Amino acid sequence: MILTRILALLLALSSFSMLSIPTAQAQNFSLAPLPYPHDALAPVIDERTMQIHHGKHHQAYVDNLNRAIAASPALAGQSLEALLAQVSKAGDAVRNNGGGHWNHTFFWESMTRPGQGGAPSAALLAAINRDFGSLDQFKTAFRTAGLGRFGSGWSWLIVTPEGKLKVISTANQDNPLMDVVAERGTPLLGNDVWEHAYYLQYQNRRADYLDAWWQVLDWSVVSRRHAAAVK
Ligand code: MN3
Repeated sequence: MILTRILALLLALSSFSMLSIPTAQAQNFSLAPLPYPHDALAPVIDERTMQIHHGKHHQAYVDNLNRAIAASPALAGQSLEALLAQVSKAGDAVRNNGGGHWNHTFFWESMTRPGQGGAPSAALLAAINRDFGSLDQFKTAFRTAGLGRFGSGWSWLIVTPEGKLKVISTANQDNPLMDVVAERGTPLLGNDVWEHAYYLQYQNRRADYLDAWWQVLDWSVVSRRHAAAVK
């Protein structure tokens, strides 16, 4: 008799969890592992910075995004890109933490071991030359955008809706996919100029971080994004 009741209770519990799991999963974003070891970007970006930046900062954006969506059921079941495209309606918690999640995922995927990043594809280099004059002039524009961002934010290379390459910067965790930014476009690369991205190693020397960062930029990834964006 007792065993029967326990079995019935277990069945009830399992059917309850089977019913509730799909909804919970649909709302949950998760933190992917880094695509390389934490020390892979050293000496440009040190291991400790990568551990804290990925394991603490990025994890917190993911956790807070999931909390924000759990608190607003109307937002559930949408892709991150769909949420960002209409982020003006989703509220500041999704703007800050959804942006933080998307930006950092994109950032990790943009980097590789120092010296392993190759060079821009012929098509990307041609577009850079067309819209900036030269690769060096593009790098100067990107550096200026990163240095000129007061406080926390990101610098970006985007393809505009007209198909031109352009350097922009955004505040906080905003990005070019959001309907709240001044200039939208398809991001090809982004650099994190929050102090947490470089302070342990570079302290207040943001310019040194920006100059060293080119050594870990993976041009093959940026070139693939460019090919997809202009197709
Ligand atoms: Mn960051």
